[in-house]
Amino acid sequence: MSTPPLLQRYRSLLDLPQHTQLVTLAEGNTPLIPLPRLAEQWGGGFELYVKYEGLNPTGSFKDRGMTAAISEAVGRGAKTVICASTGNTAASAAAYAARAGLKAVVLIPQGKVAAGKLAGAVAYGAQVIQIQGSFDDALHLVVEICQRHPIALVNSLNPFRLEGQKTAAFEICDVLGSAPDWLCLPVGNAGNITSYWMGFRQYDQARQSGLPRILGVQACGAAPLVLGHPVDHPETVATAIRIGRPARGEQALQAAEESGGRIIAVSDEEILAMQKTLAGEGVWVEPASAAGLAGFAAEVLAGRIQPKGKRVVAICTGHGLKDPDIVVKSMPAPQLLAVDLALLEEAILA
Ligand code: AN7
Repeated sequence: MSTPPLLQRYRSLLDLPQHTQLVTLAEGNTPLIPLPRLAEQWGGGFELYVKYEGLNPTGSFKDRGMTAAISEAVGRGAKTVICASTGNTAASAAAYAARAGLKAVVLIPQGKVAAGKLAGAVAYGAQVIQIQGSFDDALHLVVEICQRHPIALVNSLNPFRLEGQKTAAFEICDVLGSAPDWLCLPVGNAGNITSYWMGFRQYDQARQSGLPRILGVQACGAAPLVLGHPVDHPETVATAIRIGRPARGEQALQAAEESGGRIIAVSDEEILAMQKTLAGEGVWVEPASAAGLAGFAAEVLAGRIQPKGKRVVAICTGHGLKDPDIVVKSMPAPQLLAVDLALLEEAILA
């Protein structure tokens, strides 16, 4: 392994119990990719980066939290882990459980999980159970079952998930030399925004790295933190954040407020447009992952954020390969040609 595993690299900053036994797939260390063309398009004079979390081993940021949660669970002797998931947590839990030799059970909302995530969970050998309900219903069930049986819960209600996910904030400060002025990210169950804020505050206390303002972004059809009440039937094209009762909702609101930022919502159209824009820069992300930058763009265009002179980081939480269907559905099918050179010439040069 080229760099030490996250849990070793940042060990002194992570609150993990003594019994923790490292389970790693070389997660983290994801790149900050500069997007100067987009910055120019939005007025210029500022630095814009995406942190491409889709480059984690199972294709999403969940791996940072899962290395911690599974390492703790295996160290305490757990044999089975369980989670509810819109897909990415399921794939990540399945992979790390496989690595550790544990059984993984994942509950997903019926018919609402992107193909790449479901396939991942199956490939890594998890027991996959579809629930005739939403993510929120599934989360309720897994919490209950863990109270009755010695099964380890690895949703972000598990505090070690947050410990692991703090490492993304540390990495950003390490690469930029300090915290950015704005951090934009999608918000679903709200574990990640909570972790980032914990991480930035901790790094600032230890190393005077400064604090970002945090812009959390939900999808309009699944925006409980913007509406101020739970959403019983959340709906969005960004299935990863199709969540109506975020487990860490209070902490997310607190993170946004304490940081001088806010939580806003964007439409599915804005999410898909930003997915396309990012792909046009060579960064293909799943729809939910485009929400953070879509929210930032909306704020800038409305004059509510003035980015001049600032450093802005948008978190792209999951890889585009997770949800290929969305592209196939929302874009024209590829042209079909007979095996014919003249037709090919015509098609290319037209
Ligand atoms: C790509 O996998 O909740 O606010 O069960 O997959 O920490 O929940 C996924 C969430 C953003 C939101 N982007 O993060 C799950 C799940 C992607 C995601 C989020 C998720 P949180």
